[in-house]
Amino acid sequence: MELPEGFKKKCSEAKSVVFFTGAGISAESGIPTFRGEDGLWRKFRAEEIASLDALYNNTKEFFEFYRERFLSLRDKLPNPGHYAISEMESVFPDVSVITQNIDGLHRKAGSKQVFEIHGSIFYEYCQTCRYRQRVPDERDEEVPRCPECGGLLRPDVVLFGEAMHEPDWSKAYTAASSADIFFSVGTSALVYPAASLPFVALERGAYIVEVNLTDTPLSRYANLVLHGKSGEILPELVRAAKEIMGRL
Ligand code: BV8
Ligand code: ZN
Repeated sequence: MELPEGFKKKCSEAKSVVFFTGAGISAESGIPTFRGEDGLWRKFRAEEIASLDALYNNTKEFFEFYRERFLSLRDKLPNPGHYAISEMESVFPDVSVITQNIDGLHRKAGSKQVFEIHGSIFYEYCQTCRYRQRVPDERDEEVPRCPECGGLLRPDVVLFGEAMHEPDWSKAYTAASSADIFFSVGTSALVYPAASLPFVALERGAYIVEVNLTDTPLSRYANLVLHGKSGEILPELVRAAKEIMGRL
C-alpha cells in the first residue's frame, strides 16, 4: 500500500495513537451496521427503538430488540481489523481504542485500552436503583426486573437522548485531545457527541486518517482517506507502520 510521506513522518514521531471505531469495523464479523443495506436501522429506526421513550412506552419491543442483539452478538468473533488494532499496541508507545460499538470485539481481539463510549450489551443495570449485573445467557422473562427493587433492568448502553457512558467518555475525550495520529475507522461520523471526537483531535494538530468504504462528513478534514474494507486495510497499515518504525 503506497502511503504519503506525511503519514510516514507522523508514524515515526508518534507517541499516542487513537483508533475511533464504529459499526463498520464489525461488519466483517457478520454484524449488521446501522446504515448498511442489511442495516439494523432498516428494520427499526434506531433513534426510536434505542431510546428512553421506547424503554418506557414500547417496552416489549425495546427488550425484544436488545435480547435479539445480545443473542447474536455474544457468538461473534473479532476480524482482522480488530486484531490489527490490537497489534498496533506493539508498534506505538500509547494506543487507545474509542469505540461506539457495544459488541466487545476490541477486547476480545486483545486491545487493552478500550473506551466503550456507548456502553456494552453484555451488561445491564436497573433504571431505578442502578443495580448492575452481566446479562445472563438464559432468561425467560421478556421484561427483565431488578432483583433488588423490581425496577426495569435495561441494557448498559447509551440510548438516544442519554448522556454518554462515564468514565469512558471523559477518558476518550482526553485521549482524542492528545492524539498524534487519530484513525477514524468504519463510522459514518453522524452521531453526536461521539462524532465530535475527530474534530477535538484535529483542533489539537492530530494527523487524521479515515478508513471507510465511502466518504463521510469527516473525509474532507482528514489528512489521509483510505477507501476499502477495514479488515483488509488495517493489517496493511500495521505492516507499513512496522516497516516505518524499523520493526520489520
Ligand atoms: C445525547 C448504543 C444529550 C445503542 C448508540 C440533531 C443534530 C445533531 C445531534 C442530534 C440531533 N438530534 C438529536 C441529536 C443527538 C443524538 C444524535 O447524534 N442523533 C443523530 C442521529 C443526529 N445523540 C444522542 O442522543 C446522544 N446523547 O446527545 O444526549 C444529553 C446530554 C447530557 C445529559 C442528557 C442528555 C447519544 C447517542 C448514542 C446513541 N446510541 N448506540 C445501541 O447500539 O443499540 S448510537 C449507534 O449509532 C452507534 O453506537 C453509533 O454511534 C451510531 C451508528 O453509527 P456508526 O457506528 O458509524 O454505524 P453506521 O452504520 O452509521 O456506519 C457504518 C460505517 O461503516 C459507514 O460509514 C460504512 O460506510 C462503513 N463500513 C461498513 N462496512 C465497512 C465500513 N468501513 C470499513 N470497512 C467495512 N467493512
Ligand atoms: Zn433496582
